[in-house]
Parts: sequence; C-alpha cells; structure tokens
Amino acid sequence: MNDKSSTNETNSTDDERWIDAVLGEHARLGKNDDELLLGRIERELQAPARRKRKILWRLAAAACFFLVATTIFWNIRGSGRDSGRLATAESETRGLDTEESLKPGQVKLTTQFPPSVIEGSPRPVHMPQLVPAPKGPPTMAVPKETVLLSKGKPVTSSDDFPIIGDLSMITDGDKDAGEGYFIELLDGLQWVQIDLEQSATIHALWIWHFHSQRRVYNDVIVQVSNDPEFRKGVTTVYNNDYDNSAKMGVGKDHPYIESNYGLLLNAKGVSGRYVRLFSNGNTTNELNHYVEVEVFGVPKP
Ligand SMILES: [Ca+2]
Ligand SMILES: [Ca+2]
Repeated sequence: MNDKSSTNETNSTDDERWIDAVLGEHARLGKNDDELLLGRIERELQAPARRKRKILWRLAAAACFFLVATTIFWNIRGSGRDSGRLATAESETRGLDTEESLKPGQVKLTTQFPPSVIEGSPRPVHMPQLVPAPKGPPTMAVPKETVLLSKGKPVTSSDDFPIIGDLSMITDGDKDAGEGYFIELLDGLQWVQIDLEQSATIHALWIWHFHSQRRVYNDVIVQVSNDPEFRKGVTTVYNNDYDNSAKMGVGKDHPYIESNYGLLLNAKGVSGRYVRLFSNGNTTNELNHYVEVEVFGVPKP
C-alpha cells in the first residue's frame, strides 16, 4: 500500500454498511460469484483516490440466461477533487447498457478498471460536441467467444524511442494513472501500432491515453489492417478529427474527456492483424501519451 492510502479517511462504518448491503443484495439474488464481488469491493476500498469519498453500490441482476455474473454498477460522490465533474457529467456509455440489447450468443464486454486518480487543476476544454467522461463502466455486447487479443503483443510507433516509458507498456495490462504507467511520445501527429501476431475478427478496442487529469487528445484515429505498413486494406474504425487537422479526412466521432474508464470502441467485427492508433497532442500539451490499449476479438482459425 502506498503513501497515498496511509491517511485513509474512509468512514469505515459506512464502508461496512455498504458491504453488508451489497452482500445482502447479492445473496438475495442467489448469484454465485462471491469471489468476483469481494474482489471488486476490496479494490474499491483500497483505491487511494477513494479515501475521501462515499462509494455507492447498486447491483443489477443479469437477466439473460448466459450471463453468470452479477453486474455491479457503481457511482462515486463525495468530496473528491473531481467528484463535482463526475457528478455533473452526463452519462456516456459509448455502448450498450441494457440487457435487452444482448442477442443470443452475446455477452457484455468488461475489463479491469484502474482507480480514478485526478491530479492538478483541469484546463478548460472547449471543443465542439465534447463527450464527457463516463459516470460508470462502459460496456458493449460482443460474441461470447471474444477474448483479449493484445496482451503482451509487440508495439511499434512513429516515435520508436518514447520520451518517457517503453512501448511495451501499452499492452502490459497495467492501467494506473501515475508515473511509471504511461508512455510519452513526441509532439505532433504520432501513431502506435499493435501487432496481434495473427489475423482476427476485432469486436472492440479499449483505449487509455492518460487519465490522471481531465484532458482531451486531438485527432484520435484508429485503423485496422493486415498490412503492417497500412498502405492497403485499411479500415478506419474511429476518427474524431472533426477539423481534419491530421489530414486523414474529417472524422464523424467526437472528442472525449479521458478517464479511468478509457474509451470503448465498437470495431464492428473488422478483420485484421495490425491496429494503428493516432493522436496529435492534447488539451494540456503537445505531446502524446498511452497508458494501455486493449484489443478484443476472435482469432481467425
Ligand atoms: Ca500499460
Ligand atoms: Ca483535429
């Protein structure tokens, strides 16, 4: 446990009450995923940034027969520095959030989320159609065979020697906010490229650029191809370059505020071996950063 949590001010009585409430609800629903639930509770209560906040839990029972886990939605309110922003941000799931949206053979995609740790004062962000940070974990429906394809896979970049960090940190599974968890690339338009080492049907991408400050990255463009040079057979699955400053065409997607929930993209089953992600500085500085990129899909036989 690091020094940030040594002055833990969480009201333990409230914590215990919440845990009791959650476990009671859990038992009432007759679900069989105690380890998942307890792990989740433990992570929340140990997260340093949560120490001054109340954690409100709400359980929702998964209605579909093929879902075995209870989905836990949670929200945070209280006296944290970013809590006002979280409380006022509109819900933005960038995906599906209702059980009715699931078709047979689909499951809700989820991932491990790092704790929210906001440092410093946010700079005002003025952009058209800016998407606020999600209030809760985003999710979307994917085929039940979907797996994480990118863990530990090799990463290359237009800037092969990052100013901070190593490119391998983009696929190492660590998503924390602080020093030692993000890489910093040169200014201007830069890309990173993940080699999945085999062609796959890609259903989703989850992207964390930098989440210890409320900021927006410019010209976020995501492409998939079987060509490592991206000269042919390129599919653009996301582009929020609304003013074509990257000169790759105007994108229809909207700039978004970074958070610990990352950006969840629906890749709609595009097929390819390589994923290339562009950015062009951010609203705080001209540099480019990544904490983690996850690619989810089904390997081709
Ligand atoms: Ca990482
Ligand atoms: Ca732009």
